[in-house]
Amino acid sequence: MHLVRFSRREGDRAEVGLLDGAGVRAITAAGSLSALMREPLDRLREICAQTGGPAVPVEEVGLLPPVDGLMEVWAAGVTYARSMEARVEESSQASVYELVRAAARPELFYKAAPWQVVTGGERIAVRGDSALDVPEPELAAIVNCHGEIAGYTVCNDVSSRAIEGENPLYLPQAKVYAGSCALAAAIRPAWEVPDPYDLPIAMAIHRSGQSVWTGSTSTSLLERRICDLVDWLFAEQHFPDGVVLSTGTCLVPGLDVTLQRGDAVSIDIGGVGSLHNPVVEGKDAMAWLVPPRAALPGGRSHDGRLRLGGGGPTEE
Ligand code: DO4
Ligand code: MG
Repeated sequence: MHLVRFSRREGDRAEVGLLDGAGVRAITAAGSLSALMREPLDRLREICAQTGGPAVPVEEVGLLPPVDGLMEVWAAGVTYARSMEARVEESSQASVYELVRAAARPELFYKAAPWQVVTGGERIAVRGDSALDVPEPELAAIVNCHGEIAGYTVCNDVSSRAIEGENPLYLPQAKVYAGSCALAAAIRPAWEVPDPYDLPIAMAIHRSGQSVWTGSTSTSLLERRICDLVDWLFAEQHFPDGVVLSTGTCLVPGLDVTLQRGDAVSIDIGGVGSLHNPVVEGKDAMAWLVPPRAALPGGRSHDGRLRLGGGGPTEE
């Protein structure tokens, strides 16, 4: 079973529901994911257990990114040895990565606001001013406003290695730009993930019908506890609608591989979900994400988006 945001038809309001083999059942006790993320975990579990009623076949609804309201997306870095090795290899300032890997305080960075997040089938982007770019397949925790892990999904922390490699102070530009954050729509509830430290992760980069890079790993190599990452994130800030915390990557292609326009990226995390996105280049190709001014506070469109000049789900 997965928790999802969905709309019944293009233009309809977003709802939250439970997705299983029969389809999607709306959760009538809450109107949004952020409302569910304000509930303690025990209450969320009860709400899910009490959700019944007719299921709508999944093909008949549109699945939306699993973030709304005041939720934010954050990410952790250098939580696997491979991530540190890759940064040391690309960077002019290698020692910061060795230091953060050994430090008690983890690297945590802001990644995206809800309206900037894309989901499966929608475009992700590489920056037009970067020559070395990678997808980063990561297990992401969905954390409620009380700091409890409510579930897990798949994140692609798309990143510019060239920009971060030039100077680590450029990290926000390497990490936060139009099309840099994809989350799988379906959240696997935490109580259905017996061991988040034993999940297989696989990624493939497809180009012209062929896989140009594949890799697989396991969250057993994660060097931090997810609850510790959450504690550091919540140490001195509030997340009134909860937060998505991506836990870092263990799969980084060599310096000879860069993500490019026309590619597609597939990520699978066993027991959690999968994410597939076509790749475009530059912010114009992501302008469909920009919410209209009129839709900002108060009257958001059904998924908080205005599609400027063409929809997102298709390749260019
Ligand atoms: O240190 C830069 C970011 C690292 C990161 O995103 C990761 O390890 O996944
Ligand atoms: Mg990352």
